[in-house]
Amino acid sequence: MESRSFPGDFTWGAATASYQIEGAVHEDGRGESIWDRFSHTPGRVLDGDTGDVACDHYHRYRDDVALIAGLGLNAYRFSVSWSRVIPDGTGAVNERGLDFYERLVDELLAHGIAPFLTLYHWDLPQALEDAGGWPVRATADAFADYAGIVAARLGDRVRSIATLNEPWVVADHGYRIGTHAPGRSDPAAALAASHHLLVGHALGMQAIRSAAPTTAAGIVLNLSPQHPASTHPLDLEAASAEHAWLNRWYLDPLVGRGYPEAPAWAAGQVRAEVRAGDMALIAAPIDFLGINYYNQGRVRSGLLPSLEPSGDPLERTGMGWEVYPAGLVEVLEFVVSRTGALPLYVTENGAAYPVDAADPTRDPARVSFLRRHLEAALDALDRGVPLRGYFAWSLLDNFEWALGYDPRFGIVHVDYSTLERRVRDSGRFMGAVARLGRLPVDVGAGTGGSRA
Ligand code: IFM
Repeated sequence: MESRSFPGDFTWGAATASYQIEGAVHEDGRGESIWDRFSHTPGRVLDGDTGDVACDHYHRYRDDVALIAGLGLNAYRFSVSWSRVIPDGTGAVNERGLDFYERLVDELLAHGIAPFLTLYHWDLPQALEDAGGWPVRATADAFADYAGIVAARLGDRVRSIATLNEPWVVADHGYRIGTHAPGRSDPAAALAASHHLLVGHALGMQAIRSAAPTTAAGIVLNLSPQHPASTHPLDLEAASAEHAWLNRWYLDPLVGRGYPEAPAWAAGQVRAEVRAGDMALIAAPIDFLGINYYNQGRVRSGLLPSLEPSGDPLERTGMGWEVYPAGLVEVLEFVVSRTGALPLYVTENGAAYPVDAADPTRDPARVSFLRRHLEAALDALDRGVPLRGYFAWSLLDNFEWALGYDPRFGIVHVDYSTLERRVRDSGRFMGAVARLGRLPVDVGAGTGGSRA
C-alpha cells in the first residue's frame, strides 16, 4: 500500500538556538547574556559546561548551511542572540551582531532554504536581568525595541519571525524553580515574568508589524498532554491543574480567553502586573503558532502516595522522557480547539539518545522516534489540523542547558573535541522524508533502516 503523503508545500526543517550552538561569546561586540553568567556559576550546569564554544556555529555557519542543504531540508529555524544585537539589552545597537545574522540569512537563501527566525530563545542580556529581568515590565518594552530592530534588518528576507520560544520554560525554570538562567526560585517573580513575556510578545508583534508588515509573525509554545497517573479524583484534579499551567497559561491569553485559574503554588498572589488593556493587547492576531512537542506528563497528586510501576516499562529517551507519539495529535487538536484555521508548525520534535560509540552516525532509536511522530503528524493532517511544517530538534548535538553537552539531540553528530559534524541516519531519514513528501518504507523495525 502506498504510504500517505504530506502536502506538497510542506515545510521541512531542523531547529537550533543561538546559545546552544553559536559559541564566540566574546566576539564582534557581543554582550553578556544570562546563560553566560549562569553557566559560569559553579554548580549550575552539569560538568561545568558552558556555551563559550558550543558548536562554533558562529564561525562555521556556512558549512552548517551547506549541511542543511545537503540533507535536502527546505527550512531552518534559528534564534537571534539579543546580546549580539544590543549588548546591554537596551540602547546602542551592535551592527556587527546584526551583520552575522544577515550573512546567515543570505547564505540560507542562496541555498534555497527558508529562514525561520526566533527572537528570544532564553538568552536575555545580563544587563536586563540586573535591572529586574522578565519580572519587570521594562524588559517587555526593551524586547519590543529589539524586535523592531531585527525585523527592520531581516524581515524582508526571513519566512517568519517568532517572538518567543517556550515562555513557559522561561518563567517556570528560570524564575520559579531556578534550574535555568537566571536561576531564581521566586513564585511571585515567575508569575510576573509570565505576564511580561506575553506583553513582550504583544509589543514585539506590533514592532514587527510596523518594521516588516508582510512578514509572518507568531510565537512558539511548548505543549504536552498532562494525563492523570490513575483514576483517583485527586490525580484528575492535579492533571487538570498541570494542564492549565503548562498548556493553557500562554495559549488561552493569546486567543482572548484570559488566564486560567492560577496554579496552587501561586495562591494568594495578587496579579498587580496585569494592567488594564493588557489582555486585549496580548490577544492581537498572530499569523502562525509554533508547537514544540516532546512527551506527555503522567500527573500524580502530591496528596497521594507515589505509584509503584506496573506493567511493561515505559519506552523512554535518553532524557528519561516517555516516547508518546499520540500526544502530538492530542496537543495539535487541543490547539486547534483554540486557534481554528491558524497555520501551525511543529517547531521542535526530537529525542536525545546516547551516542553509539562504534559509529556515532548510527541512531536507529532516533529514526524510529521521528518516524512515529511523523506518522502522528499525518494522523493530525488527516483529522484536518492545519499543520504547515515540521522541524526536527535539533540540527546539531548542542548545549542542552543545565545538562550541558551530555544529551545528544542532533540529527547530525558533533565531535566536541574537533567540532567535526557527521550526518546521522536520522539526518538522512529526515532528508528522505523531505524529498519524498512521505515516509520512506521501513525495511527493518527498530533498525532505523528505510528505503524510498
Ligand atoms: O534544547 C531544548 C530547546 O532549547 C527548547 N526545547 C526543548 C529542547 C530539548 O530540551
